[in-house]
Amino acid sequence: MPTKQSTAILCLNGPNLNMLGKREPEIYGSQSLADIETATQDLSKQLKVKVEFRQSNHEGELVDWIQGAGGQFAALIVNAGALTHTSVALLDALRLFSGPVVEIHLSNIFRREPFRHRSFISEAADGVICGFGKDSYLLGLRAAVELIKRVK
Ligand code: DHK
Repeated sequence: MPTKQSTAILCLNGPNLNMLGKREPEIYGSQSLADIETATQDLSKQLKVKVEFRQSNHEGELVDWIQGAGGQFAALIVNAGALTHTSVALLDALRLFSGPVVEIHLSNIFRREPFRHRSFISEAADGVICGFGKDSYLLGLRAAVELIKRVK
């Protein structure tokens, strides 16, 4: 668990993101979530923040983690996977979090099927980054760090 509340960021990953690397690589790239975490952790050291990565295929577990993030993490980076397009529960949980929220997607959801164009969680996000593959995570981290500085 991170020790300094002010510099800890939680990166949440939703359903099927544990399958990155094997899953539709033409859309999501060939890197695993562990590879993406390594790149994100490398950047976090440069930016002097701590990042904790978590992944779950279960909506309720993600809700629990968001509820528990208050007071523990200064910002959230969220790739909710398919729950992006369905989950009022995640939206409501994110609304409870008082710090910055950065929504990210590997793919450009607006270039894909119409059902992916709608994000339920964007309403609770300070910004959305999508379409840059694994770099969406790195850009998301940079955005979260900037937003934390603005809040202070
Ligand atoms: C990941 C998923 O699993 C999809 O369900 C979303 C998102 C897009 C991504 O691009 O990271 O529609």
